[in-house]
This record gives sequence, structure tokens and C-alpha cells, in this order.
Amino acid sequence: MAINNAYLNSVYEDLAARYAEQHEYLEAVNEVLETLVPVVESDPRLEKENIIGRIVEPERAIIFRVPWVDDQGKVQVNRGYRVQFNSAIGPYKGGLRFRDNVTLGMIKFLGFEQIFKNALTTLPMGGGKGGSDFDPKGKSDAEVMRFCQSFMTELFRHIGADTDVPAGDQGVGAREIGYLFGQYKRLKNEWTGVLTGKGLTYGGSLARTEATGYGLCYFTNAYLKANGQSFEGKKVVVSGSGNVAIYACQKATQLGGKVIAMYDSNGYIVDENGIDYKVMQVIKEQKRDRISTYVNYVPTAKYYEGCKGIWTVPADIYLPCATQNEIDAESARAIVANGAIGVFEGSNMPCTPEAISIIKGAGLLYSPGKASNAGGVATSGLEMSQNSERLSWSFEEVDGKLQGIMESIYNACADAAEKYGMPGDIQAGANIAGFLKVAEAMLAQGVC
Ligand code: NDP
Ligand code: 2IT
Repeated sequence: MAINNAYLNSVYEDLAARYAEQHEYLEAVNEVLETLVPVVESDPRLEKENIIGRIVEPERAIIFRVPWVDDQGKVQVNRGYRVQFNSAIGPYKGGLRFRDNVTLGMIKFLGFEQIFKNALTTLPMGGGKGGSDFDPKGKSDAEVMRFCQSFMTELFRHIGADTDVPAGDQGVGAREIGYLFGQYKRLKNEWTGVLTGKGLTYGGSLARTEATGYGLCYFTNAYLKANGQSFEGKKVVVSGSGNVAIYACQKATQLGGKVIAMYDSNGYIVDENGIDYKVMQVIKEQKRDRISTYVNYVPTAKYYEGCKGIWTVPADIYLPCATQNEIDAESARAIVANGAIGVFEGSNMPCTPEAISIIKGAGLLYSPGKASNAGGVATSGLEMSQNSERLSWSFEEVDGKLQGIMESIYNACADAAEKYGMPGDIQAGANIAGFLKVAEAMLAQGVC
């Protein structure tokens, strides 16, 4: 659908013609530009200085070959990416995704989202993202290590504690960050906080592992509270069973909710007694196994093959925490039919544009990932601060700061929505509040 402003529409149409195959990137750009109409109309500098035309193009995109040797002695080749999207407010910052479906267009969508998310945290971080079409699933530790060493052997020349600070995302957890950090240190002969999500023995921050899932629940709690609701006694569906999902499950439970369903890419489990995040930690973090094995630990749970059915499980609160476009129009209709209170995004862009319209159109609460999942990168920012001052803060200190940041992000989104005439629209508020900070910095820095 055309964007209701000639300038915004022409920027979008130009991108759509140029990058037709990068559909996730175009989806992410369209979603932001649609909500910026009142902002562009109220500030002529944005068009005059072509801020929109500049912000949608990455400052730099690096694509490289990643050769590595598998356990059979065969040479494998993957593609590596780092998109350094915007450095107006701080060094590029954002995760690395290792999954077989990774493309340049996917990394560009994630990097673009990261610009606004990082701005919302109030910490000085620009936007970036990277990754590879290498999937650690089913690989041995030695294969993952050789891959990570090869990946970093190229990436190291482009990053640095004050230049670009990668972290984890899908397929990149503590193990991968460890191997990447070891290789960076060896190549540079320098110990710096060049990656976040590090282990606690070498500069990692307490609460970073939990941060995205906890942050999602802190944000959701603030949003629910503003609408006279809470997690107390509510049924919750959490999609995914990785880093974000596991700690969303823990925190939602601590806040009084009951998580009754979760999935991985093969299928979903349902347990009306509440899912035990500790069992999920054992299955996913220790054994790297499939969610179907949950029923062996907890016999009251049931396993269903395939993912889509999870959205038909009746619940009050839906927390998508797996991947992009996991909620389509049909799933959104099921959520609405279930009488849900709202959908609060833990993953990046989990709802298709049609799904968002259906959810918002039915009057449900809706928060976009760039606001509600910002706790991960915010805590990465806190890890950078601790590395710079050569100190480690306690779990309580980091967790307390995280909670404060998530509440302030909710307030910033609500305030921006109100100010631009869309009260209660947290989606528009997130885009506008994130955009304004970056745009002001770009205007101040001239044409660059
Ligand atoms: P993980 O790799 O730890 O977990 C990903 C989970 O999603 C796994 O359970 C995986 O299943 C599932 N999944 C992936 N693709 C699909 C699919 N197509 N259909 C169904 N399930 C799928 O990643 P994270 O938990 O770190 O990331 C989850 C989401 O949160 C991503 O969108 C990420 O960008 C976002 N995010 C992550 C942050 C972080 O700090 N880690 C911060 C902010 C956002 P399987 O095991 O079968 O692959
Ligand atoms: O999408 C995200 O915000 C992340 N994967 C976390 C990025 C980070 O730098 O901690």
C-alpha cells in the first residue's frame, strides 16, 4: 500500500525497485516509514536534508567468504555478513545470526530495526547486524569453533570496541561468542569489549543471558499496567525455546503468569500446568535437543508436530520469541478469536503487516519488537560500560537498570504516540521516538 506522503513514498518506491528480492528489509522499512508521516509533515528539514533517503541505506555492508574444515576433513564454504547501518548516535551495535536461511536482505532488515531499537534504549549505540548462513545445529563443538575462527579472521578488521560491537542472535549464544572472542583477541593481541554476551569469567555481564526475555516481560508488565491489567493469573503462550523464549518463560511465571505453550522449529508443547523453564534450559542449553523431548521430563505435557497450531492455543498474552513473520493473518485471527489481551514481540518483526492490522484493528494491545525486545541490546550496552570501567556490577544492579530502561522505553513510546496524535499506538510511538533521536544526530552532523 502506498505511503500517505509523497516524499516517504518516493524513498520507499525507489528501494522497492532497487532491492525487490530483499522482502524482509522492504517490509521493515515500510513499517517504519508508514508511521513517520506526521513527523515528516511537521519538520521540513527531514525532507530537505533527505534524512529518510539516508537512514534507509546502510553506511557500509561487508560480505565475505567463510571457508572451514568439517569433521570429515572436507572444506565447506559459507557466506558471512556485517551490515554497519547507522553510527549517528554511537558505534554500530547488534547481534550476529547463524542460521541456514540468512541472506543479505535478512541482515539488512535486522540492522535497520536495530537503529531505532538502540536509540530507544537511551544508550549511545548505533545500529548494525551480521551473521552467516552457517547453522550450528547438528555441528560438533569443534566444527562450530573452526567456523567461528574463520568468520572472525575476516570480521576482526571491521569491528572494535569503539567501532562496531557484535553480540548474539539466533544460533549465536555463549559458546559461539567465546570462540569468536578468542579469535579476535589472538588476531589483535588486545583484550577489549569488542563483543557482548561474553562469559562471566572474561568480561560478560551478569543478567545479559536473561536480559531480552526479562526485558520483554518488564515492558509488557508496564504496558499491561497502563491498561489496568497484569500478568497475574494470565495464560501465556511463548513461541520459540531459545535464549529469548526461555527467560521470557521464567519472568512471565515469576510475575504471576502461567506459560502453557512453547515451540521450536519442529513442533510445540502444551502443558496447562505451566511449563518449567528449568527443564527447557536442560533440553536447549545443555543437551541442544528438540522440544519434543520435553514430554519425557514432564508427562503432563503434550507434543504436537508443526508450529502454526500454537497460535490456536487459547491464552491471554502472546509473546512471540522465535523469528520474523511467525504470526501471519490466519494466526492473528486465531489470537483475536481466543479473546487475548495482546501480542508483545520478543522476536524481531514476528508479525506480518496483515497480522499487525488484524491485532490492532481488533483493539488488542500490541508492542513491536524494537521496543519490547530492546532489553537484550540495552544490557549489552551495560556490558560495554562495565568493560570500559573495568568493573562488574551485581546481578541486582544490572537487572534493576534493565527494568528501569524497559519502563522508560514504554513511556517514551506512549508519549511520542500521544504527541503525534496517535494516543495508545505503541507501534507508531516506538518508531517515532527512536527515529527522532537518530534524525536529530544526523541533522547536527551534516551530510555524511
Ligand atoms: P535462539 O537461536 O536462541 O532461539 C531461536 C528459537 O526460535 C529456537 O527455538 C528456534 O527453533 C526457533 N525458530 C527459529 N526459526 C524458526 C522458525 N522458522 N519457525 C519456528 N521456530 C523457529 O535465538 P534467540 O532466542 O536469541 O532469538 C529469538 C528471536 O529474538 C530472534 O528474532 C532474534 O532476532 C530476537 N532477539 C534476540 C535477542 C537476543 O539477545 N538473543 C535480542 C532481541 C531480539 P530451533 O531450535 O528448532 O531452531
Ligand atoms: O536483536 C537484538 O537486539 C539482538 N540480537 C541483541 C543485540 C546486542 O547487541 O545485544
